[in-house]
This record gives sequence, structure tokens and C-alpha cells, in this order.
Amino acid sequence: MSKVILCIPPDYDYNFPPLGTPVLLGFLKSKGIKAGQVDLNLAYRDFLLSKIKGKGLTAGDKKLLLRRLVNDFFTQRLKGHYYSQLLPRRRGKALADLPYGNSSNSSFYFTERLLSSKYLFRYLADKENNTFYQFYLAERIITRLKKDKIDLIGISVISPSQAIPALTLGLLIKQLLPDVHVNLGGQWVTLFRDELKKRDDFFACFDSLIVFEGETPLYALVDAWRGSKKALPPLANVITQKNKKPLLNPRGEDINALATPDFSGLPLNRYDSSKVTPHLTYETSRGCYWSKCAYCVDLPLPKPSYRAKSADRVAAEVKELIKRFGVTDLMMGDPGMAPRQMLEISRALIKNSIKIKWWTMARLDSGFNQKIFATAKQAGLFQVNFGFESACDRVCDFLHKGNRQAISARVIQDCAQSGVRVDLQTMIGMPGETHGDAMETVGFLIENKKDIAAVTFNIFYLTPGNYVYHSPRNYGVSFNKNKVLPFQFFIPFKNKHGMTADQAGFIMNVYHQLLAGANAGTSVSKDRRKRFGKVSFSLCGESIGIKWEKYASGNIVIK
Ligand code: B12
Ligand code: SF4
Repeated sequence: MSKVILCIPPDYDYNFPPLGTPVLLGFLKSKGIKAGQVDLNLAYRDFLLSKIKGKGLTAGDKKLLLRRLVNDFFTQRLKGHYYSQLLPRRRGKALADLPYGNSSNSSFYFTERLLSSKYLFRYLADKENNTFYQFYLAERIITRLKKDKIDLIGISVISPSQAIPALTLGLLIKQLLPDVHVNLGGQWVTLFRDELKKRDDFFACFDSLIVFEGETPLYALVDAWRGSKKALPPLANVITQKNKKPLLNPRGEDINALATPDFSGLPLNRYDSSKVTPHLTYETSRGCYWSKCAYCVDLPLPKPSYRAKSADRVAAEVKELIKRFGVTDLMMGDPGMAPRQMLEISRALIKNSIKIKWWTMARLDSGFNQKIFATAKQAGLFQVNFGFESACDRVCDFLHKGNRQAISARVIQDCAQSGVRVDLQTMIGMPGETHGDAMETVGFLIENKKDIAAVTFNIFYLTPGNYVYHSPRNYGVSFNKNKVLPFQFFIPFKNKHGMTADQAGFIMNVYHQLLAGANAGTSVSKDRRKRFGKVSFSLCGESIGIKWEKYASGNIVIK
């Protein structure tokens, strides 16, 4: 009997199993489809780790050194190849403000440039240089697909860093197993759907794309593909070369009618957060009940509607996840958990005596109070990552964030005093944000230091699919649309009434120095030296070496 396989391609987060394929797998199985899933992302990291050689290296040391080795390898070693000018360079201008990524062949920088370059197809099929191609050969992917009688593969492309690996895999399958239907879905496909539709040549790498939420469209595709093979009828949210105007279903799924996410087939104990027991991802809602932030990067336009799972359903599903997968910790990846949802699911978890630790993301909403956090704490909540961004009311109003400084301070205090860790997502350099506004944020963070366990700073970057991108003038932002690459995720812009990215970086340093002043005392130099080593890293017939020192505390210093 034929089988569907869902796959997570490199290069993505290693901390948790992404939730996309487990929710799809659960859904397909509930409809009687034989299906499985495979994480090629963790396997690719193992492939890279196997290229590191050095005396006395532990598996943990290799993981710590990998990012530096990969960056050095791609920025310094790979010169003079036909694709070299598309790689970010360490001393080149572009690298300085490259957010979120390594500098390798999965970087957003390389991806955006390669996708628009004449070298794309040469690179996708390049055995000598494309490390993803080499990895798929080493993994014997084609043999495995044949052996498992796979007739449809669904590749989940969440981040731009997975685009080149996904297209490499798709092309390889289309060339060697033309009867297997290759489908691409996920956040990246959805965000760049209009650009993808313009590229007929990309259909050499896949047969169809699915945009927005994937459950019903994927099931319909499997059914139609098995029934009709070559002549697929038009299907909602499914794009094929012949039918590029899918019947869009913008509403999204009825999330109370979906199956419990199914994590079977994923190496649950191997994710970095799963040190002893499995830590999984889960969602209690989809969409955002606020949906107004002008810069929102999580939910590109058109916004899906907000839908919350009933508390009883959440309790039943968590119970099932514990029973089936032995999960002890959950990352509830809701874009923003509403106060009421937090209270209701907490009550349901307590009522059902469910033992689970969890953390989530939320707004600094006036609806939160000590009672809610205390109940949630009792139900296992240990951390909330709040979308704080700025302490300045003017900036928050300008970007329709809805935060008020006084309320933020109160919610942070209520949360911390209930014993729940507060992690504040903070952004500097937002449209219209002046130096003075940003210093107000720094002042707020220092003032409320005792209640804030962590601050995650980001420099604001313009991304496609939000209100600032669509109406830049309204936000005092300008950028040259003609200079934006079709698949560009981070777009350079002018902040007419606010700071530049460099100035924003300076403010971040000010904050870190003020905070370091308060926490001074621990320094690597006082740490007892343990050992010193040399490491080599070889890929694509080239090799790079670094020297490093490891200290008793586990700190690693690269020379
Ligand atoms: C939780 C989260 C994280 C977590 C956990 C990651 C993990 N391991 O799961 C953390 C904090 C670690 C993280 C990190 C990053 N993330 Co993140 N993350 C999210 C978030 C908020 C939720 C993801 C989620 O669980 N969704 C729930 C699942 C069920 O939805 P889904 O994946 O979209 O799947 C549905 C559909 O897309 C579709 N689908 C998915 N796969 C497939 C496959 C097929 C074949 C089909 C048919 C359909 C399909 O069907 C699914 C069910 O309906 C999203 C935003 C969002 N609202 O989704 C950003 C998001 C995915 N992250 C993003 C990015 C860029 C990153 C980072 C690179 C940087 C960052 N912005 O923080 C890093 C990557 C780190 C790394 N080392 O690689 C981007 C991706 C950009 C894009 N669209 O191209 C998003 C969309 C947010 C954003 N715009 O910045 N992230
Ligand atoms: S609260 Fe978060 S998910 Fe909701 S609109 Fe604002 S940024 Fe987007």
C-alpha cells in the first residue's frame, strides 16, 4: 500500500520538533491515510558534525563549535566558486546587519540571492558543492522512499533557511522518482506564494504547493492525486503549474475538530531542549486575537481568524501526548495566548490532575492578573515570553501595539510575583522610534530588573506581508521596491523619523553594559582552564581549522 511521508528539511531550529508536520500527520491518519514523518534537519546537523575532527572532542563540544566552523568555512574558505559572490562575507558590508542566521548556504542572504540567480539549478544539482545534495545522497533518501512505497512527499518549509535544501530535495526526487508527487507547504511557501507562482522553472522541483493551513488541502490533494494522477482538479489552497489561482480558504481549520498532533517518527529525545525527557511543541489557539500590530512578523497578511481550542480539548490532548510520547514540557506556540484562554486551560489541566510544565507567548494585556498567573503556575506554567517591544506609549500607539507602560509594568510584576519567569521580547529601531524613546525602554528594563528574568533584544527589520510593508508612508518608512529581491525576508529601509539599525545596535549595547554593571563578577578569565584543542572541518573538498580552549565551567573560547 502507498504511503505519504512528511518531511522537515534542513536548516531549522534544533530545540523542539516543529509542530507543522505532527498536526498534519495526526490529521491524515485520522482520515485513514497511511502516513509518516521524518526530521532531516537534525540528521543534517549530524552530517555536519561528522565532518568535525579533533582530539578529545565530545559530542557537546562539536555542537558548540559547529556554528563558528560553518560560518568561517562559508565566509572565508569558499572563494572563487561560481556561487561565491552570493555568500555573505565576514568583512563585507552585508554581513554586519545580517539578522538571524549563520553565514552558510542556508543563510537568508545566500538563499535570497541564489533563488534570483542564473546559478540556481546548477547549484541545486551540484554534487561537489551543494552540501544538502551530498547529505541526501549519504542518507540514501531515494532508496528509502522507494522501499517505503512513498507516492507523495510533503516538505515543510517554515523558514527561508529551508528553501534551498527543500528545492534540492524536490529536484532530486523529481529527477529520480518522477512518479512521486512532491508538495511543498508551510510558512515560507505561504509568505512568498505570489513570487513562487511567477517561477515556472521552480516546478521542476515540485508538483504542487499548499498555502496557508495545510490539513484539509493536503488531505484533498492526497485523495485527488491517488484518484486522478496527472489531471488534478482545482483544489482549495493548492497551487499547481496548471492552476495557479487556487480557491482560497482564508478562514482556516476548525481547530477543535483537528486530531491530536502526532509526533511518531521524530527522534523526540534528540532535540536540544529534551535533555532528559521529551519537550514538545503544542498550540491552544491559531491566529491572534489582537491582529493589529503594524510590524507583525508572525502572522503575515491576510491574517487568519483567531480560533481557540476548548479547555477540555486541550486537557484531553495534553493527556494523550503524555501517554503516547512521555512528554514532560510543552512549548505552547500560540502567537499570543489570551488571558481567558490561559485561565481556562489552566483550570482544565488542574481539574484533570495533568502534570506538565509549559511556557508560552502572550501580549502584555491588561486582562492578565495575579490570579490568572497563579492558577497557570499551579497548572505548570513556568515562563511567558511577552511581546513587549517598547516601553514608550507613543511608539506603541504609532504601531498599534496596544501596550501601555503602566499596564506592562503591572502585568510583569503580577507574572513574576506569581513565580512565573518573565522573558521580554524587545525591539529597537522601530519605525518612528527616536533615541529618547529607546532610552525610555532601556530605563524601564533596568527599573523593573528584579521582575524580568530575560530580555530578548532584536533590531527592528522590515519584513514582507505586514502593514508597514504595505503602507510604508504611514509609518515614516521608505524602501525601494525595485531593489528588493523577490524572496527577500529582511528588507533594508530608511527610518525617516527614527534611528538607523546601527544606532539601534548601540542602544542595545548600552543596555547590556548597564546590566553587566549590575551583574559583574563572573568572567571567563577567572575560570579554571581545562583543555586546549585544534579542530578541523572538511566539506566540499576544502578544510578549515580553528583552535579553541574549554574552561571548567563549560565556556568555550575560540582563538
Ligand atoms: C514557535 C516558533 C518558533 C520557535 C519554535 C520553533 C520550533 N522548533 O517549532 C522558536 C522560538 C525556536 C523559533 C525560532 C525561529 N523562527 Co520561528 N516561529 C514560531 C511561530 C511563532 C509558531 C510556529 C508554529 O509552531 N506554528 C504552528 C504550526 C502548526 O503551524 P505551521 O508550522 O505554520 O504549519 C501549518 C501550515 O504552515 C502548513 N504547513 C506546514 N508545513 C507544511 C508542510 C506541508 C507539506 C503542507 C501541505 C502544509 C504545511 O500546515 C500546518 C498546519 O495548518 C511562527 C509564527 C507562526 N505563527 O507560525 C514563527 C516562524 C515560523 N518563525 C520564523 C523564523 C524566521 C524563525 C527564526 C529563523 C527567527 C525568528 N523569527 O525567531 C528562528 C529559527 C531558529 C533556527 N535556529 O533555525 C518565521 C518563518 C519566516 C517565513 N515565513 O519564511 C515565522 C513564520 C515567524 C516570522 N515571520 O518571523 N520559532
Ligand atoms: S500580538 Fe503578536 S501575533 Fe498579534 S498582531 Fe501583534 S505581533 Fe502579531
